[in-house]
Amino acid sequence: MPTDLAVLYSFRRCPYAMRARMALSYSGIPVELREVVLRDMPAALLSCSPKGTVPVLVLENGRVIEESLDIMHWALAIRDPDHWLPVDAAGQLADINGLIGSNDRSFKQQLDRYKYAERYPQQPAVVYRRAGELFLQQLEQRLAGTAWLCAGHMTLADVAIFPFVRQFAFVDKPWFDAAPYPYLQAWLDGLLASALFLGVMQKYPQWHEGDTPVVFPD
Ligand SMILES: N[C@@H](CCC(=O)N[C@@H](CS)C(=O)NCC(=O)O)C(=O)O
Repeated sequence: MPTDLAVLYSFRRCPYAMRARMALSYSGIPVELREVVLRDMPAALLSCSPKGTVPVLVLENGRVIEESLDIMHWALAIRDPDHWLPVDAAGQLADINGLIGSNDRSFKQQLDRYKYAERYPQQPAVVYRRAGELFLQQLEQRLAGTAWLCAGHMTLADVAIFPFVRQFAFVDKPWFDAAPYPYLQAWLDGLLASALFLGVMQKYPQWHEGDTPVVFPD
């Protein structure tokens, strides 16, 4: 039986889907969550978003939002109680967008090469890790000054970037824990332990057409 809610196609461990779920949960917007398996994308998803990636949000009016950042912005436009998007601060917004851009464009690529180094045998994993560390070092410098990346409080940048730093850290957690990034480690630990993150990491079975809808956050 369908709900009146927007439908979020998601994959629990996908960093893009994580940040979308975090924004929806923070904004208090319930959606119908459909957990997908990447190699078995449901026809209902592909029919409204043929590019075949998650997350995808299908609104009640049929509009399809196919990029995680756009889903975050959509949620924050409805409700942003703690100003993840700082108000009246054009410079801060530009900074947030710039940092997320660096994450999504280059750090993500380095993360993939480091995490799946066997697919990129041209270089050993440690070379890819060093490339990714340049971004970690930028974050570390920022966090030495304030507890959050772009302001004195959590912003869109922290949430949008955190799932990727998490993945990078967990490729070799003992290495990450011993690396000279104390501020970044504290930032990551804080987010990993946060109710916001833990609340979006419940496990759901793969969705199939006709299943009883799962409302998220529950
Ligand atoms: N730019 C997209 C990227 C989404 C993306 O690449 N998602 C991955 C999972 S983490 C995916 O769906 N991949 C499809 C596949 O591997 O078949 C966004 O921000 O939403």
